[in-house]
Amino acid sequence: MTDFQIRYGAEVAEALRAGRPVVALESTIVSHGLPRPDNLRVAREIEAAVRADGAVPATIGMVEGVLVVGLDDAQLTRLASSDGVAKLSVRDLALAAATGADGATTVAATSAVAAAAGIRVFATGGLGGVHREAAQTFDESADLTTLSRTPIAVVCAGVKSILDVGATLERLETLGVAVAGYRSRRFPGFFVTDGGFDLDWSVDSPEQVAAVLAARAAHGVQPGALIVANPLPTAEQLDPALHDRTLADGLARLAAEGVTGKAVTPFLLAHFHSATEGASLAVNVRIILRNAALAAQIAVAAATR
Ligand code: PSU
Ligand code: MN
Repeated sequence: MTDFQIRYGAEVAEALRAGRPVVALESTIVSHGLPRPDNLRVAREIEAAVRADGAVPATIGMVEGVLVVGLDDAQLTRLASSDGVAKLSVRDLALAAATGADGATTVAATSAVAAAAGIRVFATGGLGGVHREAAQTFDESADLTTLSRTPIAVVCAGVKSILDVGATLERLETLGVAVAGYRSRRFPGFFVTDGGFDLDWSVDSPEQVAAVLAARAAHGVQPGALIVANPLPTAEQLDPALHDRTLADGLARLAAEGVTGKAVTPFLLAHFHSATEGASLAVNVRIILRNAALAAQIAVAAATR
C-alpha cells in the first residue's frame, strides 16, 4: 500500500520536535503567482528572510504525489520551473496524492497542512477572496472557508484589489475569521497601503500577536484563523494611479478573453507584472519578504511565551 503520510524536511521535523519556531510558506505564489525565473530566486529569498529573523522556513507543496512540509531546494526548483504543476486547494490534495501529481499549495491548502503539522504561523503575500463578479459566478476563494476552520496566524498584505475587497471582509466576518491590522486600523490593498476599509482591531508587536494566539488556544472557542494584515509603508507601495490603470485594463482583458475560475488570479497577476514592466513584481517581492520577517518574529514570540 502506498504511504500517503505527510513528509517533513529534516530541519523542519527537528524544529517541530524541539518546539523551535517554524513558519509555513505556500508554493502557489512560487509556481503560479510570480513569473519565471524570478520566482525561484524569490522563493529562496523568502526562506532566507524567515531564517534571518530566527525561525525555520517550511515551504509546503507536493512532489509526485508526496505532500512535503519543508521542500528541499531540488523540490522547490522543480515546482518553480516545470509546467505541469497543479494549483492545489484543500479539496485537491488527496486527488493529487493518489494520482502522483506535482502541485503547489494555495493559502487554503498550505494553512490546512501547516496546522495539521502543528505549525502556528504562515506568511504569504495576499489571500484569495471574493471575486468582483461573485454575485453571478459564485467565485469565492476556498481560502476563506478553509481559514474559518484552521487554527493558524496568517501574515499577509490583505487581498489584491483585483478582488471585491469589501465583500471579502464581509465574508471573513461571517465565517468567523479574525482580522487585525499590524500597527494599522486600515485593511491593506496588497500593492497599495490602504485597501479602502477600516478594521476593528490592530496589533502592535509580535509579542501581542503571540498573546492573541495563546488566548485563542486557551479559550478553545474559536476554530478559525487570525489574519495579521501587514500594510506596506506608503513610500514602498505601487504608485496608486498606475495601480488603478493597470487594474482597469486587466479586468477588461479578463472579460474579453473569457478567463474564469481558478485561472483568474494567475491571469491578473501576470497582467500586473507585464503591464507595470516589473514595478508590481518588485512591490510584490517586498511585501512577501516583509511578511516573512514579521511571521518569523511572531513564531519566535509564540515559541518563547
Ligand atoms: N493572491 C495573490 N497572489 C497569489 C494568490 C493570491 O496576491 O499568488 C494565490 C494564493 O495561493 C491563494 C490563491 O491562496 O492564489 C487563491 O486562488 P483562488 O482565488 O483560485 O482560490
Ligand atoms: Mn476561484
